[in-house]
Amino acid sequence: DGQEKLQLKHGSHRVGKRTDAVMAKWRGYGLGQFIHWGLYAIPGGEWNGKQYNGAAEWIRSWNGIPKSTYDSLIYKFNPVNFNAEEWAATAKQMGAKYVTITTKHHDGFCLWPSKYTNYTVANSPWKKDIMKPLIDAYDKQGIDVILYFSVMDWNHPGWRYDIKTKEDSIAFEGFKQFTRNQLLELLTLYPTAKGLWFDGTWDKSWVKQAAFADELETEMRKLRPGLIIGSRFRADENGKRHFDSNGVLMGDYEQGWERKIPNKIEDVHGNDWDCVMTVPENQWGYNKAWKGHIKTTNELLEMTAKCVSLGGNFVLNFGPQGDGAIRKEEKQLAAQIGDWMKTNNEAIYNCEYAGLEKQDWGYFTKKTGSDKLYMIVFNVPVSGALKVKLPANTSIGKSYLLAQPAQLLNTEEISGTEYFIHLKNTAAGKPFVVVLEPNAKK
Ligand code: FHN
Repeated sequence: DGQEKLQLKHGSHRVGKRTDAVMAKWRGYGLGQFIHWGLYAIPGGEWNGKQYNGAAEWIRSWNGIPKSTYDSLIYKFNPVNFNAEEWAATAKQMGAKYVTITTKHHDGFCLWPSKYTNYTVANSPWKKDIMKPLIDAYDKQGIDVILYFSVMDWNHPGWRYDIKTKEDSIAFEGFKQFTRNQLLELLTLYPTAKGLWFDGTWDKSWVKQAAFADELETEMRKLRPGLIIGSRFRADENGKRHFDSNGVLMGDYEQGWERKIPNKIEDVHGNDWDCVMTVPENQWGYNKAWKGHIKTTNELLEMTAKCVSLGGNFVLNFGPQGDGAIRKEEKQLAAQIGDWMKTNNEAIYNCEYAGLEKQDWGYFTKKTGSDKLYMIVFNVPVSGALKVKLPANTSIGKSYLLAQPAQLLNTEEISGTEYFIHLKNTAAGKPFVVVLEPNAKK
């Protein structure tokens, strides 16, 4: 665009999408699961009968609870109802193709027995590793695992929000080594994990570590070829996060879509991306008292369809209880989403942006590597006629409901490449998928 590019030492190392098979698989996932689990699940958003108003996994930051009291929750971590196979089966039932699990959230508590801190499952009454059985169970179900890791660590004495004094800088040097040790440890202990999902990387202290983080990323990628890392890990030397000073994405996919979804393809700038979403407004860890609007199955399906239609993955968060069980509301959502996915997953898995003009009835997706189009319908017009505008040199070909492939739908040419597809039944109640197999125009 004629704009001069800055010479960056620690900017992005690639322009455009990754082209390898591991990333192609990631791109085709469509639907994923997020798990936030740690000590915060024990209080579940409540302390001494008082409700904390923030996100339950942030309760340690609340004035209403002394830090040392929170940290002592390690002595209460004994999730007797934890069943890794059940978690993986729930994700499988939902139709998730990958899961991102909090190995360590901001509180610093490690779900694996890290050698580099005492603040781990090993020193809880539970004693055992949580990550290993989880990764094994998800692997067995064919669900790829990504390791969530918070750089910010409230428990580590070397953590700083900023580096202002000599003392800070010495402390933070120690913290950087600790972080490197833990990451290399995770990659070594869990060689089947496909990637790292970073968080807690926004504070000045870390943003100033462009060179260190860049080297560490290179080291991790060398250790584990194919490793997937999003745009939240490191900043460039000017402190730019996600996108470097030249506006180029840093990392393999854009990690900025948290509880929000792009509206048009231009919003994603040709990058890979995923959207992570909570069931209530903003609760990731277990909260006993979900407040406000709780998203319904249909809303979550619509978000899934919208994400896939714009080339992204949709990742739904689960916050298991302190005892290790998945709450009943989440189990129910997983079952209902899974019911829909059973019939309609063809329109979600290995699909991409279709390149067609958005219509009011819902979302187009396209099977990657084929011409096959899917119309995921959420709003049925009273006329029962779904409008489709095809690219030049294509005509409508066959169309049918994914649920009833033997019954072809009537189509009508409006003008040029514009068509109506006539539904036989307008009483939907549930989203459904119309398959469209276009023809090359004679
Ligand atoms: O502060 C965290 C929050 O607790 C949660 O883990 C989310 C998930 O994307 N990330 C941070 C906020 O961006």
